[in-house]
Amino acid sequence: MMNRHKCYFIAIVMISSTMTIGIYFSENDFAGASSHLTKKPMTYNTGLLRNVVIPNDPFFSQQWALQNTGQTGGTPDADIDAPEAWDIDTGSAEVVIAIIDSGIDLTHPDLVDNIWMNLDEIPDNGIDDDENGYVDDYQGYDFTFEDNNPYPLDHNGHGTVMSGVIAAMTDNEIGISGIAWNCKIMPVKVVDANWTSKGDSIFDGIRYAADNGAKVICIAFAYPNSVSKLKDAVNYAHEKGALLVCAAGNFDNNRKNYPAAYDNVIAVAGTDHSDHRMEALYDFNGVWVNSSYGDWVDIAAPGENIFTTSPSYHVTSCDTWGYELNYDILSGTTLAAPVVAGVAGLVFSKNPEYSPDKVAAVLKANSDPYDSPYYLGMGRVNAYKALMELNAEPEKPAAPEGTTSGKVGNHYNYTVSTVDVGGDQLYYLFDWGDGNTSGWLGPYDSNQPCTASYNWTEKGTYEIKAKAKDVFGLESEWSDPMPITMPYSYYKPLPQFLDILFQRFPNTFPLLRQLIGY
Ligand SMILES: [Ca+2]
Ligand SMILES: [Ca+2]
Ligand SMILES: [Ca+2]
Ligand SMILES: [Ca+2]
Repeated sequence: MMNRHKCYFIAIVMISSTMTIGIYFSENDFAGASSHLTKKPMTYNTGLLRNVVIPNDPFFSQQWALQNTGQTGGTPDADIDAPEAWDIDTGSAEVVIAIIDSGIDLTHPDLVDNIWMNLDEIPDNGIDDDENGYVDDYQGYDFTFEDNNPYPLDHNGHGTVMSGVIAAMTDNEIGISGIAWNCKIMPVKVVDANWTSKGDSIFDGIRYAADNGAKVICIAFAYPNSVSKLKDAVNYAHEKGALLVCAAGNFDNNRKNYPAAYDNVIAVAGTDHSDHRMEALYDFNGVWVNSSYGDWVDIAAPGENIFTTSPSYHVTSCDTWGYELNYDILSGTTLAAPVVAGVAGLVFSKNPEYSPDKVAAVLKANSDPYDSPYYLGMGRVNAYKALMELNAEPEKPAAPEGTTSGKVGNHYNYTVSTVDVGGDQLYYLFDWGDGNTSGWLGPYDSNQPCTASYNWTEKGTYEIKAKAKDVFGLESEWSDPMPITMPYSYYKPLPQFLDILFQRFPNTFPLLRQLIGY
């Protein structure tokens, strides 16, 4: 049982390009954590028409943020509904989540298989094989050069605790469960063991993550003021299609912190096991660590007493903490931001085509209410609801409408367009009324006109129709018929004959020319 609050408290003072951070741990009571849950992952129906997947990781039963049964004295179901979400998706190895922090324990037994690998880079040959500007960056990069070693190994502890929340190896019968079981974590080390950055390491690290395929970039440090280089790096990554998920801070006030408060970033506040604001006592110093709040915050996530991975060797955090362990229970928005990053990883896994803004909108619109007088964003993140939103049938586009133009007997144009409610791109199909169709044309943006032409070879009246389908393959109704009358049959050899005839006798056959529209 957890009978103490322990906090991973970060406070940053930026002085030029160096930052100072205070990290405080209480005495660790990890030794008391145990579980006997060893069964295989099971899918079963809860009687509420929801299937759940329960992984066999022994500490899963204590991860209230994933499934809250009241096991820590909180409110049952004040959680992200992870077991329900895992019945829909457990994450794709194609989705990379970068952690811009102190690096990661690359050999941690509950992380080792989920560390991103740059397969275009040959390790240890001193050559930048993939020509991305970084030598031997086959497992992310160390931007601090603190020990002449390019490996982004965590010498502080902070990045490793974030990693486990996002993508600890899950259903592997050891340790904890991650949120995105199969997503890959990209270690981008921008601060050293003493939580000091060098030069532009933080800004370069954000750009590196975006340039090397990260769909989600998780950041859990805070600048008290906007920094132009930071803002530029954030906007660069957003432009590249990455979703930035950042900790709001633990400052117990509504003052904006950066990068969380930037427009193109999801700012994450912290909640506890009863969906109240995170207000955790750090008992070592008797300091309260309370989540930042305010109208600049986007979403809330569990951040108090979060069971996660910690380095399996000595790091500077241990100097406060006392000893090395593979796991710990910690509090802070440092833990809340990775919860949202992990859920974003699941959403990207299910729909890799989504833009970062679309994923942010899905997460916010499908959150749960929290119980706090402080504004902590639109709601507390819920993985199941977010994935169910993607499961929902997209609304089909409206039937196309259009205009016609052209010369009967020659090319005749039909221009149609329609609107897709979801704003998805559209394809159009024309039925020319003679048994032929145009095939699917596109894609076109919603409401962008599509023009197609056709020749009818047989005399008669035809009913032309068009329909649209969106990128999910959902088809509209047919348009109203757009009739056309062919006054004569149009044989292929005829135009060649007439062309020759009219070229030879340019001033003759005026009546014939008029009749057939030449
Ligand atoms: Ca639940
Ligand atoms: Ca390289
Ligand atoms: Ca190399
Ligand atoms: Ca595990």
